[in-house]
Amino acid sequence: MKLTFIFPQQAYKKKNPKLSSWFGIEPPVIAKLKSLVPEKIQCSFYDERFEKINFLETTDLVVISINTFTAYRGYQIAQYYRQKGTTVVIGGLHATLCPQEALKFADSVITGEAEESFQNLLKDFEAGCLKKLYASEKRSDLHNVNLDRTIFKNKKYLPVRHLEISRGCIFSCSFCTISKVYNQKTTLRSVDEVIEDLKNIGTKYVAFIDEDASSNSEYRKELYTKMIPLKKKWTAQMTVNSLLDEEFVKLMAKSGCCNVFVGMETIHADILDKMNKNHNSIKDYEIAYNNCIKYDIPISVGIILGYDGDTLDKARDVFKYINSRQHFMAIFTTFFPFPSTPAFEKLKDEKKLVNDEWWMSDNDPFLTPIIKYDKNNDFTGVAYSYMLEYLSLKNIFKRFFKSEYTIKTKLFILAFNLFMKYNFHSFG
Ligand code: B12
Repeated sequence: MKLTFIFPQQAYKKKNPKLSSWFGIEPPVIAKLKSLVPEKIQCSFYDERFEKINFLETTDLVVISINTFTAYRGYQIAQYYRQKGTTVVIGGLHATLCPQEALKFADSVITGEAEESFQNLLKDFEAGCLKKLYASEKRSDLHNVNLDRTIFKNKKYLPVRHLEISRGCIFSCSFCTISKVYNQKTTLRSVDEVIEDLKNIGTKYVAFIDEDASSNSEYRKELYTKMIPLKKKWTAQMTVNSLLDEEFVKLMAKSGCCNVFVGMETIHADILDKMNKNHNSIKDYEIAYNNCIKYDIPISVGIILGYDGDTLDKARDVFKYINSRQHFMAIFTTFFPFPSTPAFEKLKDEKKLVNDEWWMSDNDPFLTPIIKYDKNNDFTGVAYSYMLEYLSLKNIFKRFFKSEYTIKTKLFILAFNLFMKYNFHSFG
């Protein structure tokens, strides 16, 4: 039997190859799925971000992982295979949020985490009794999480690997998919297993893919302390308030943290309130930023523009604030109402969505109206313009000259900003 895994490209990038990626990191979900497949099954993998799928190659089962941005393209791929009579299974965050939609395009849909149900699905397929829907009811305990990275052999990825330490998030930001899917509960791996994985990971650079790599602070302190002798360089996403603890930031630096990503979203308290994210505040951010400068850890920030209550003037204030400091990178994004989140349901109820299934299109989501904005505060394309302005040579160098980081870190950030200026379309 032969199984083909597919990690789809985003449809608008597929339509416009100029936007397609040429660099990227191995998608851990494929290594996870591969580890659950019995050895007797032959596996192949297409990462459509970098390679063309050979639809002529014969295979018995196609397994596609989708998020909201790749769902439409994933469905197109599913249709090609099904027209040829090949069985298609779809899973992933978006399939978990919209299983009935995914079922229109797949023979079988699997919701939730892979650990519990993927092997059952494979057994049923081999026995000729594949069900339409598989749902993982139980949360995976993340014990003995194996990733089989042999599936990435001969593919050119960046020399950095993802590692999952925890899954889920305790917060309930109203725009976030993760709190919706994992019900605000976090599962954690054992420190010793993570350390063993880090020893064998094969790269110096590691990106932790936790939603919040600061939650369970005692656990994190133990982990980061045990990481010191490993001399890895790592990056992760954390909440602003975890960076208020100077000792914690110092430990992060000692254990090799070279970039921390913070979902700042906005500087405006009224919008943070509507996002249900008032664990963020600009006052705290100032302290966090200064702690990171002190220990020479560059910060990246994620900014959401166009949320309920946002105006173009407020967005300008956010841009000015962000542009007045040297961050490792700032990612300005349009507010995307992900299906089934509270923010999505609210807009849908208020009939403010241009199209309730806005992801079912190959239009560039960064430049296409998704929400019916007030005409004086139309955010269509605004985040994209700010991204370009942020990456202008003038602004990159202005931030460089004002930066308070050490010269080595300033130059590292400068180089990364210049790289992103010419390649930010390839991100993702
Ligand atoms: C790493 C990451 C990235 C990396 C991707 C690198 C890579 N090569 O994989 C980068 C930085 C490039 C990136 C980019 C983007 N990302 Co991102 N990213 C993540 C992050 C932090 C981890 C994803 C991950 O690998 N998790 C680990 C794997 C194991 O989990 P998983 O994929 O969810 O799979 C589990 C289940 O879903 C299920 N499953 C998944 N697929 C399948 C398939 C089958 C068959 C089965 C059985 C099960 C199954 O099983 C797995 C567990 O066992 C998540 C947040 C998070 N904590 O999950 C956001 C996240 C996925 N990203 C998100 C977004 C919005 C983006 C961007 C649009 C950002 C932007 N503005 O450009 C782009 C889009 C990129 C794209 N092509 O789709 C959102 C997606 C929301 C949604 N509804 O889809 C998330 C959830 C963040 C958030 N909190 O909102 N991202």
